[in-house]
Amino acid sequence: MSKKIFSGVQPTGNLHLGNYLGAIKNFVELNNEKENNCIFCVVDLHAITVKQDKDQLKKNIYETAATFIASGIDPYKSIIFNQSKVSAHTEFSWILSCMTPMGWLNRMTQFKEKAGKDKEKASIGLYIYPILMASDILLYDATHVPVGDDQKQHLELTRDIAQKFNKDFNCEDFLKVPEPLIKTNFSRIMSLKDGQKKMSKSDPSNLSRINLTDSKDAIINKIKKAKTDSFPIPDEEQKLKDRPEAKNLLGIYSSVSNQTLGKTLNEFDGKNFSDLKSRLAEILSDKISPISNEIKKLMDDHKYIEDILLEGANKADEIAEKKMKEIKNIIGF
Ligand code: AQP
Repeated sequence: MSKKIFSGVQPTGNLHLGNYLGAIKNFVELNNEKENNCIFCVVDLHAITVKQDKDQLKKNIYETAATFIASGIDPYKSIIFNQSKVSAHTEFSWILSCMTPMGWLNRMTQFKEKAGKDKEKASIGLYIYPILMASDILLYDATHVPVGDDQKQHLELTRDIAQKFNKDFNCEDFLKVPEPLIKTNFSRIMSLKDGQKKMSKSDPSNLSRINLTDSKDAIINKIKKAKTDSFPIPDEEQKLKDRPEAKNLLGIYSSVSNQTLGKTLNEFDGKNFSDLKSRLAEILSDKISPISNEIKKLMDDHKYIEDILLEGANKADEIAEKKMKEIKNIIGF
């Protein structure tokens, strides 16, 4: 059955292995299924929920689009565009904001994590970020949304918002209730320095993540320095319960080699972390280096990326504007 896919990545720099294994790798597989219609968005309006430097933001928008293409998304099959070029996203987001109870947003754990202790100083945009995300998805009647495990709660909120809109305006099935597509095989990649923290673009330590633009030497060095513990690799998953760093490295290995954690444990049972680390560095650089080389090549051709983004925005705008007209009609505007 054909799927309508929508997903986005923020152009906040330092795209990393977590973004790749949790989301982009899945985008490529969905792009490759002939019958799917996919839209992959560089969500620049989401990026400005925290302060951005103008020139850096521009570079990051290009780099995110380049990463999609370098990872294997075909820009002539799937739509690639940046969110700020299609005004329906913000317009619909306002409408959805007017019908989303604050209580629903207050439950969002990502806002609590990102706002930190001083939440009075966090932007309203950061607080209502999940409503903009809902509008991104619902405008395109997406049936499936590939995301990392950390976005699961936002997607549940999107589903609730769609159902509430359909009920409030008595228009059953008008907004499609999307299904999340979350990889079961290790969908949350943790920091290489702290197995309790998500690998993230904004972590001040560059050693905490493998960037998709890292060289082979940088990957080897980061894996060598990744935190582990002093016990040998066990034979069963349960024995990794209180060993987050060990579990993370073994999980990354499993995800990159497309095999279960059980199979990886069989492969390394009783061995030392130095064995795992040297194999992991090898398979990671085999996977990441071609992507990183292609990103660099594409970044030297801004015109090509600009053309892809423009063509994508035109196509996306046509779909979104049609939906906006129907939405306005339903509301009574
Ligand atoms: N560590 C991760 N493991 C698995 N999936 C991840 N994703 C992000 N981090 C991990 C998934 O990548 C997609 C794009 O994420 P995003 O850039 O839109 O936002 P984010 O989740 O806020 O990413 P970061 O790296 O944590 O950025 P900062 O540091 O700026 O907050 C999403 O599908 C996400 O699930």
